[in-house]
Amino acid sequence: MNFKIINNTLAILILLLNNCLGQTAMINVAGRNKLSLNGNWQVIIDPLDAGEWRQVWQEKKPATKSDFAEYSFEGGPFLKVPGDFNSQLKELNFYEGVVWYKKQFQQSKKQGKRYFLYFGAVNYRADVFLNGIKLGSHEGGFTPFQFEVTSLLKENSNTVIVKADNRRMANGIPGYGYDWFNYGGITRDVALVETEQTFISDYFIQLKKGSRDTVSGWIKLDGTSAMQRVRLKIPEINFNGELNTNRQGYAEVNFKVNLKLWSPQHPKRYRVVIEYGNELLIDTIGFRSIEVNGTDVLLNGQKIFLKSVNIHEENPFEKRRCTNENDAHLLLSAAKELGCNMVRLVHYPHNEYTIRLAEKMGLMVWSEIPVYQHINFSDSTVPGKIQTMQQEMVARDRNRCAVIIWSLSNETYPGTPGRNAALISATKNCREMDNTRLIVHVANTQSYSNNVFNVSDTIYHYSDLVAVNEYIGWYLPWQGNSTETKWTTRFPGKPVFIAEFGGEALYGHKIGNARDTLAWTEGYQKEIYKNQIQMFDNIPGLCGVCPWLLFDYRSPVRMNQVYQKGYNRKGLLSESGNKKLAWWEVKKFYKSR
Ligand code: GCB
Repeated sequence: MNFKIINNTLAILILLLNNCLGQTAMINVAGRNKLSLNGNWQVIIDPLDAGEWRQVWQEKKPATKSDFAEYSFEGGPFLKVPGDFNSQLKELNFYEGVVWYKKQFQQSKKQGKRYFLYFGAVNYRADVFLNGIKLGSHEGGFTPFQFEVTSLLKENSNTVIVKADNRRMANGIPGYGYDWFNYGGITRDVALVETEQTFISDYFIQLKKGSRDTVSGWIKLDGTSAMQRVRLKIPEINFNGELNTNRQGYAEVNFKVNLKLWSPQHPKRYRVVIEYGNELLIDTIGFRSIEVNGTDVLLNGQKIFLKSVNIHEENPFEKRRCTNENDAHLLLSAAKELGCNMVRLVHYPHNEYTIRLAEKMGLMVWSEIPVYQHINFSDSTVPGKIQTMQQEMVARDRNRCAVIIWSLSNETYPGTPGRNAALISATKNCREMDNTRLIVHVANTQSYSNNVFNVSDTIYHYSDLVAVNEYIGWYLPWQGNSTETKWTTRFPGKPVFIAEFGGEALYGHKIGNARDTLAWTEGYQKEIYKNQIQMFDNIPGLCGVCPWLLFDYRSPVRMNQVYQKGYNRKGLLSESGNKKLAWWEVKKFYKSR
């Protein structure tokens, strides 16, 4: 009897039975043993989804000389991974559909090791096959996932095939309509990660809620049913602790230390080493406390004004999805130059490079899931998808002290059936996973008349900040002098954060003329900012603001052929990096705070 064959068949049967969803990815992939699968992948573009019934993952080869196959990866184009497909081939510019990707790799399987196929993100849906076998699927364009492939790896050559599908869906998250470019494909890193049989899969090492000297959290091993010993070290402060796990591989962390705390002025981070058996996993972790006290936000116990800016994950110069640390640097250094101490990374979880770099540069981070505007909350699958995205976002980044806010929705509407139940349950779930950060919902259901602005969405009961998107001066005309604008809210005890404000301007368009309106001039945009900044003095409990947004960005819903040409022009910077007049207003304001 050949046990190897039986084992393989069993593994295949289990996979077929499960036809599983991607597992939540292990964290800190950067710190692990791995084979990068980035680089050129062969592709088949499949606008009619024909590859599904042709079963292209089988890679059938003609059996005889007169046989033929109506698909092949050979002879077709290559695309770079990580990278969106839209920006790489002219004919894919506005493409929303299926692209099949293929990559061959070699990995000799080592005795006693386990192997995981890891994807940083695929937008929007991924079906993944290894050596002709379907591993499973993942939905959600901005979070990592993995499949264990230990039993399926072949000695010589292995082939991974991914069906990446960025078609928008009525019950997708986001749904059909959104104001950014739908970059599809394998947009983040791919790797084959090698681990021990039992390995450190996850950990949560941050300051305990409300404390500035107690580190608390846990370490989790995968692959054990016995108690184990793990070690946690922070060499710089001579901390070296031994912990025992329970039978599920879970060890609690709780110890007092004297640490230099992370802040935008001193973004101090420590080398943290976790050891289990032969495994040594290293991370760079910072420690800070974040809390709300009445209408104040406190960082390390001190009141802080959040000087933020909204950022989409697009490289404006190259008109593509950001994929690497250089892209992150381009965006974050512009935010720094503006005088920000925080960035709101909209409207989906950005690349891990960006979060890590923000932390290093001293920028606090607001991270959010794409629960955006018209979500079909009453679809039976939607609340579960929201939960999964929220879990995947928090799981990846909960060791990043820069992240101070998890944002769970943007501009949803109180009357939408099922909204409250889905968002309340996501909030509860998020709080259970991580009680150390602020959890926020952003709303724009407001009234503004007689120069009185009123905020009333009941979702703020579940939000640590009253986070408001308001476009007075653009979508809403001023109802009087901005210095006299009054703000009222049903939540007077909570801090107010202006999560979006601004207006459009085409860089270089300085003076409105008789034919054109004032709109789209730099001067008019600057005026909006001046008035908004004046109004901020009248907002009780204001804890921070966040202009919409840093760079002009691609958005096909922006159809004014004179000024927009497929761009949302609310940037303080043009897509070429030119500073509009409004940039200087914000910079001056941030300098004064
Ligand atoms: C909003 C949305 C943001 C839009 C922006 C705009 O309220 O949250 O995604 O793009 O308005 O430019 O209208």
